[in-house]
Amino acid sequence: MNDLLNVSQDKLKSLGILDWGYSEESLPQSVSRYEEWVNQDLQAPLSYLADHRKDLRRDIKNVYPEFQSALVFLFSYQEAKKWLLDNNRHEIAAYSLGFEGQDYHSVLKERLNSIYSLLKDSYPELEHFIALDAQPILERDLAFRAGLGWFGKNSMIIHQKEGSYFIIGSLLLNQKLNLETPQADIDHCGQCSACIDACPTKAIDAETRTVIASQCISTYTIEIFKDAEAPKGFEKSRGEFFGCDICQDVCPWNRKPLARVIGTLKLPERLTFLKDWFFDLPIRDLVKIIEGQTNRGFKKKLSGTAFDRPGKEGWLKNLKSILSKSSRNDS
Ligand code: B12
Ligand code: SF4
Ligand code: SF4
Repeated sequence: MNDLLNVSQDKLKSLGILDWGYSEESLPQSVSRYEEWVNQDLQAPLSYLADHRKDLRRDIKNVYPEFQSALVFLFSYQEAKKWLLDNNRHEIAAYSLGFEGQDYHSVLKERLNSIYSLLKDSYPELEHFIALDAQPILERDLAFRAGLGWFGKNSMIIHQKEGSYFIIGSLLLNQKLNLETPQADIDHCGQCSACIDACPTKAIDAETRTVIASQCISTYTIEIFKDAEAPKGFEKSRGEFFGCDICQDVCPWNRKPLARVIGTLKLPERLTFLKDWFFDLPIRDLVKIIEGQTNRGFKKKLSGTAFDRPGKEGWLKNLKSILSKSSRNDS
């Protein structure tokens, strides 16, 4: 990773950044692939991908009309992943513990704002808009345009040196910066099909490199808030009950970056209950604890973490499907 104008490499590293890229192109290259995906209803049940905001994804200027350039950052959660793998824990997706156990949206917004403040020293007229997950922007395509990686068969953006355990966060800017625009990366998957073979629910469409959302464990465990049947094949998973990293864990491009990671999981004192709940308690006991809480009390307990998204009903759905999966396996 290089320095970014007046922001040093060391500063960027201290913000958990693995690499950054720059693009002046507001038009995504893969919008037709996205539209085809939605036309086949492969986003269902994620309705926000197919509603009135669908067309906004055709051009970043539909979201931020002042757009002149974008700085795209890759925020690591490699340490959390390493800790989870070393401890043979697969129940929760690594990103959820990767930002001190807090919801990455608020943590990364602060980090992006701090970079923006530093850049303002060099560009006093600079204005910005943060793109971080929730906006109708094809963020992987933006990272691709900024030269940060290629679209793996698992649909993740994969960085040649850093793999794919990162969150993409961008500063959309009202000025061009004095930076070179990079070349987009080429495909490095080759003949590999490890992610496709390993996905227990067969959610990856190898031909288009997209995910069939209704079959993905991540959708089922994070995005469905009511009781619902688990996708076919869920019983073959490793016990995932919040998100899923299987198609990244098997990717050869994640081996070297994880081998380089030193350090371990850091959770603030007030959040150590996350580890206790999710790893130390038998699932049956965790179900009982959650059942005994009011919706409000449960929300309050998880508030500020990534885990409050599914709500009490969603969590009970997740945990009970793991219980029925084990009883199926036992019989
Ligand atoms: C909806 C969504 C989901 C849905 C649908 C997943 C999906 N693949 O779309 C669900 C809930 C399943 C999900 C799961 C996860 N997600 Co999600 N998700 C999103 C969200 C909000 C929108 C994605 C979207 O627009 N999908 C539309 C489909 C059509 O896009 P796509 O699958 O990427 O398909 C593209 C490729 O096929 C590409 N393509 C294929 N071949 C080629 C070739 C060329 C040359 C080109 C140019 C393009 C191309 O074109 C398509 C359109 O861009 C983004 C944030 C954002 N605003 O972008 C985060 C995002 C994609 N998610 C992210 C993460 C971390 C995850 C999980 C790892 C979380 C977890 N552990 O559970 C999993 C990974 C599952 C997977 N294999 O994708 C990160 C990905 C970071 C990365 N390294 O790529 C994002 C970018 C959030 C962020 N800001 O960091 N997610
Ligand atoms: S996140 Fe899990 S369920 Fe979804 S595509 Fe990857 S391996 Fe399959
Ligand atoms: S597991 Fe293999 S096919 Fe899948 S994304 Fe990684 S390199 Fe590509």
